[in-house]
Parts: sequence; structure tokens; C-alpha cells
Amino acid sequence: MSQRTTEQVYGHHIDGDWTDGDGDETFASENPATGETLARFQQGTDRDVDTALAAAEDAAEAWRELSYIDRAEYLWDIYHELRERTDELAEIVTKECGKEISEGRADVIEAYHMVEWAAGNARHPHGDVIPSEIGSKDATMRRKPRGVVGCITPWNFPVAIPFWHMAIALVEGNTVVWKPAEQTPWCAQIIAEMMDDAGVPDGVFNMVQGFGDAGAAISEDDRVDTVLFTGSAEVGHEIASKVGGQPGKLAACEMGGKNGIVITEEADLDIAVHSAVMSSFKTTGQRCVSSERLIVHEDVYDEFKERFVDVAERVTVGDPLEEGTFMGPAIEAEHVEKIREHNQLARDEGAEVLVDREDLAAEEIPDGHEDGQWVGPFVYEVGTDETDLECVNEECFGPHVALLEYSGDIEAAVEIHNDTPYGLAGAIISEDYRQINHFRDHAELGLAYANLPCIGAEVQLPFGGVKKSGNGYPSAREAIEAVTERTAWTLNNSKDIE
Ligand code: TXE
Repeated sequence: MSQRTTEQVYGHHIDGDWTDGDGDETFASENPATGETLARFQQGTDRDVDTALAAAEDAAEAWRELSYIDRAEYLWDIYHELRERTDELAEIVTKECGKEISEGRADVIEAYHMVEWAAGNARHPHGDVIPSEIGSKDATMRRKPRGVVGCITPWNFPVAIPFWHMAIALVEGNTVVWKPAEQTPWCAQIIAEMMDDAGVPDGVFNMVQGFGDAGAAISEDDRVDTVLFTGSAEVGHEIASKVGGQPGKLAACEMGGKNGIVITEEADLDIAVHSAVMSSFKTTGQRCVSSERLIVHEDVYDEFKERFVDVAERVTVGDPLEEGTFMGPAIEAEHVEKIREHNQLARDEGAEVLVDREDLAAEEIPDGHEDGQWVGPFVYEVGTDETDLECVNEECFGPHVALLEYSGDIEAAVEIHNDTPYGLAGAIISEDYRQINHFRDHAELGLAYANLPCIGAEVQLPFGGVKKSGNGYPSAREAIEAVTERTAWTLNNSKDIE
């Protein structure tokens, strides 16, 4: 078990070495369930980012000259270490970000699935042979690495999302400078240790711990050829607009959502209630794909509302390290405040509050966890003519759920579903295949589900959003497009030079 002491300050990993870097500021990793300090870390500076980018640039040529298969060998070592240390790492994930232990394990499992996919993909064809108009010519498309990839990642999947970015960037021949989330630096350090254990060459992988300013230093630097970002819409759009002004540079950003579940008159309500509860309350609503809008047909509205409210009144929080806990704490005090503000916004906008467990009773909080960041479900309903309210259009990122009743056909439901600035994930619950197909074809989102929660993710599927939720795909298989260039190559096999 990687023990940490709060006396020692842990640093960055740059050019193959552990370093305290240039700054003299440190920051703590805290357990949101107990408030305890887990460890202290160096806070990266612009100069540390500069050192890391220089190392990544210097290492780029030798790394790109390796074959896909040689680069994948390093990933296979990491894959095996992630599998061997799943339970140990899951515990650290849960201690740092508060999600309950089975979700902590799922985070690590998603990570090694990603590493396995990227390393395995190294033996698959990369490029195309394309028929040329002139028979004597061969035409092909070849992929090449873009160079240096900056990865900036959030706290809610502190092992999975970094590998969703970096496994692809590395195996495709890029070097990486990574700024992990400031809320989960311990997870990040373990990942850097794994890169070390695998013997990844100096400068190929670089990690600078720290805050948004270190992330900005990476995304703004012209030595970075591609930025892969997962996090808030606010920051993602800031990065995309800055990168857009830098010729030859790319940004792929996956951001938050205001995800909806459409429950039609043809829905199986057992599936509807289960899907809505899991999508709205798991991870304490802190997934980009969590559902904060339930769009329910009038024919089933009252029965669904009664059953969903009954569960929302009963879901429990608990010690996230305890098997069987349903919900852990929110990530930090500032975020609890943000959730409260969004709940108040709903009250101020006149919503009919159905469940308000924002302040959990003392007896609901697990013994010894009184200093945790606890917040319970907040459920309300708004009229169909109120879908333009801010509370149902802007993301809360907590256990905050609006019920919206609709009448008419699936077209009406999808119109309400699409009536937000976001387009990340969503689900339809219906036993009618025409309604399901209409949702699939007309809902504005990147991740569509039918008759199951909208919070799944599999590495072999595209993962990204549309509208305000994303531009490009920084994760999983689609990230290949953002980290490679394509060369169209035409060879004349004859002496004719027509
Ligand atoms: O995101 P942030 P956080 C969304 C969700 C949530 C919000 C806040 O909406 O409410 O993000 O979560 C770095 N230039 N999601 O605080 O602030 C920052 O240090 C460059 C959805 O995690 O965007 C961190 O490493 N980098 C998401 C990373 O960006 C900057 C998962 C994300 O931080 C920066 C998590 C800047 N100016 C949150 N400012 C999902 N899609 O799952 C900050 N950072």
C-alpha cells in the first residue's frame, strides 16, 4: 500500500525525475469524507511547466521513431500493474475524491481497459490504402504523431480519465505533459510511479502537480501541439478559444452536461425509476453524464413522481470505503456551496420542491465522518412552460434533479430534451421501438442510452458531447484523431508523368 505521510511534500515528475520544482507553495490532498489531510504536494509553477515542455520536446523525436508495438510494450507493463494494484488504487481514489469504493474500483478498471485497448490497438492497421484515379498510382493515408500533447484532467475519475487521454497520446507516438486535478494529486502520483516502473523513457511522460494556472501554462504554450481537456464547460471553452487562436494547434475538450432522461407513456416504470435514481444520485451526482432533468409523459407522471420521490427520500450516504455504501460526500466544501446555490436558484425561480435533503440530519451522517462534505438529494418540479429556467438549463453537478411533465408524442419530449445549451448524455425509457429510434436520431447529445441509466462509459465507444458539452474527443478511441496528423501519400509507379 502506498503510504503517505503529511510531513513529506511530494513533487512533480519531469524528464524522468521526481522534483520539488521551482515553486515554494504546497497544497494538501484531503479526504472529503473525513476532512483529514492525506498528503501534501508541490504546487507547480509556469517555470515547472516550461521545464516539462522542454523535456517533452527533447524526447519527442526518439519516441516517435519507435514502432507502435515498442511503445505499446510500456503500456502493457502499466496495464498489468493497474490490474495487480486495483484494490489498493481504488482505496486511494475513494479517499481522495469520495466516491464509494465500488466506483473507486470501477475507475481503476476503466483505466486498465483503456490501457489495454490502446496497447492492443498498436497491432491494428493505422492508415488506409486508397484507390487512386490513375491505376499506376498507389494512394495511402498515413498517421503521424502531432508531437507534444498537454493533458488536463478533472477529479471525478482521477485514474480513468488521465489514461483515457494519455494511453492514446503515448501509443500514437506523442510525448505528454500532464496537469492532474488539484483535488486528486495522490492518484496522479501513483500513475507517475507506474510510468516510472514501466521504464517510460525520460521526457516522454511529464507530470506537473498544481492548479488552474499550471493548466493554463500548458494549454497556452506554443510547444504544445494538442490539448486534451476534461472538466468544466467554462474552462474548456476558455482553452478552446485560446488554442483556436494558435495556428497549427488543436484542442479536444469534453465538458459538463445538463443531461435528461425521457420517460414516455410506454415506459417500464421499474426501469425508469432505477435508471433515474442511478443517473441522478450515484457519485453524488458528480459525473459529467449524471442526469439532472427527468422529462416524464403526463400519463405516467404521477406514478413515476411518487416512486422516484419515495426513493430520493430514502437514499443514504455512508462511509465511501464501506462496501455497499450508495452515496459518498461531495468533493469539497466549495462544491457543496455551489450545489446549495443551485438548489436555492430553483427555489428562487419558483420550482415546486418535492425533496430537500440538502442538509442531512446528524444521524444520517456516518460515525466519525462529521467533518465530511455531505449533501443529500434535492428534487423539484417545474411546469413544461418553464423549461427556460436557469435551474433546469445550467449544470449543478450534484444530487439536484428537476421533474418536467410533458404531453403529446415523442417529438414533444425530444424538443424539451434538446432545449438546453448542453448535449452530452441522455436516455430514453420506453418499450416502443419507434420512440427509442426517434430519440436516438433526434436527441442532441454524444452519448445516448435506451432503457438503462445514462452514466455508462466503455473505452471502445466514442465519448464526448455536442453543443456546450464538447468540441472533439479527448478520450478513448476517438482521441486518436486529435493526437495524430494524416498524410495522404500518392506514389507514381510508372514513367508516365501525367
Ligand atoms: O473542473 P475544472 P472541476 C465539470 C462540472 C463541475 C466543474 C468543476 O461542471 O461543476 O467541472 O469541476 C484545470 N486553464 N466537470 O473543478 O475547474 C483544473 O486544475 C487550464 C465535468 O474539476 O474545469 C483541473 O485540473 N486548466 C467533468 C481541470 O482543469 C485549468 C469532470 C478541471 O477543472 C484552468 C469534472 C485553466 N484556466 C468536472 N482552470 C467531466 N466531463 O466529467 C482549471 N483548470
